[in-house]
Amino acid sequence: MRNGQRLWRASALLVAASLALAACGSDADEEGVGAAGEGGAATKTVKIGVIAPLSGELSALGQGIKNGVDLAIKQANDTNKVKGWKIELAAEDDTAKADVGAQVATKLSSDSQVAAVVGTLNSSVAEQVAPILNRANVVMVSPANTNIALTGRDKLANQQRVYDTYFRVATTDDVQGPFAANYASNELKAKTAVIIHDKKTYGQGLSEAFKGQFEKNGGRILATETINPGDKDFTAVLSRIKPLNAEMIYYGGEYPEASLLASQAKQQGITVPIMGGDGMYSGAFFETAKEAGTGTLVTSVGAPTESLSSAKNFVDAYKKGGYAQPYEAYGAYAYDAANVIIEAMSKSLEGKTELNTATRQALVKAVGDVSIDGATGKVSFDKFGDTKTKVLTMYKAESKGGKMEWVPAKTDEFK
Ligand code: ABU
Repeated sequence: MRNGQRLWRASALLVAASLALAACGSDADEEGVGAAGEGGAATKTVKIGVIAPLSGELSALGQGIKNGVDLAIKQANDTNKVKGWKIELAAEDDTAKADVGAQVATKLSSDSQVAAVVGTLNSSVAEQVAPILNRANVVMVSPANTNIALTGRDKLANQQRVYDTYFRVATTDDVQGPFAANYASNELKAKTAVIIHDKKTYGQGLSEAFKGQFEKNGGRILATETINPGDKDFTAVLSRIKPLNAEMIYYGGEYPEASLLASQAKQQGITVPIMGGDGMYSGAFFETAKEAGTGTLVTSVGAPTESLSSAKNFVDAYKKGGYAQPYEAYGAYAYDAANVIIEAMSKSLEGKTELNTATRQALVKAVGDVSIDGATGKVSFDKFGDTKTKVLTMYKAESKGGKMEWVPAKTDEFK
């Protein structure tokens, strides 16, 4: 062979070898397609999305959700929980707005590596997000949505599953509202209340659930007032309700408005307790309300995370994880939501070579069948996608050592 021929042949072999190597590389990282690695080594990528408010006024809750999912994913990758697959986090900011939620849901559902999403925080955002993810066969597990209609509980007598891919680990407002009403009637001995809500899916729905049980208990609602999300001045509404002398105010909404309402109520000399739901349960409530928040009562889903032996590993790992924000009301729930998905992935993706309609459907079914001992307790779903756990806690705002805190007042399983 002449020198020129030898050189040409060597170059051709080199090109062929590089092409073969490049092909192997694309198998490993493109759309999760490719053979499972030897001994279950992670050769394919699957993503768990997060849709939550990562900026804006509700970001204290949203960041806790993102961090909870991040922690679960890191732990799963460290232990090679889903053999053959590496899990990645794909977090999107919905800014607590339904239209933004729809945009990011569309973005995530067009990413062929996204198999599931943890989110949303807001029920109003979920109303837009759930149908989009459902159409794309993407599992959605909410750590926080409590509005009843998302799982058809608004038509309990003839309940139908609304979205096949939608699940939630937070108990619902038809439980939360009555739990609050029973506390109002039995512990506060309140016979009269005024309701204020923010007209959103969650705030209005929860207020109606409170009202139904409060009236069943013999209580009277003296007035129902509404405000707008984003409102800052509640002088007019507080002036209207003050002369009614109700024994308490029930607020359906979230902490940005509730904290202002609490401090402006005190300024107007309204000293009766203000009670609300899990949308108010955030340390961020005190950044605005400060001491004026004293005596405010809120219900939230589950038992206090710090009191649960089941949550100890989560709490320790979260601290070790060095997250900049606290896990807040839903961090442990987001962690459990992600672990539900990961457990289901270990059942449905192991040994599979790609994410396709069949594997996606298998994942949906596996999520529905999951039963795990989570940080928040046992996690499993009924046939409509709702958690089977109905534990709630009432918290009271108190000053402890000069710092405002939510102090647990009563934890119970709602029957
Ligand atoms: N569950 C409280 C806040 C989230 C929601 O809109 O349901």
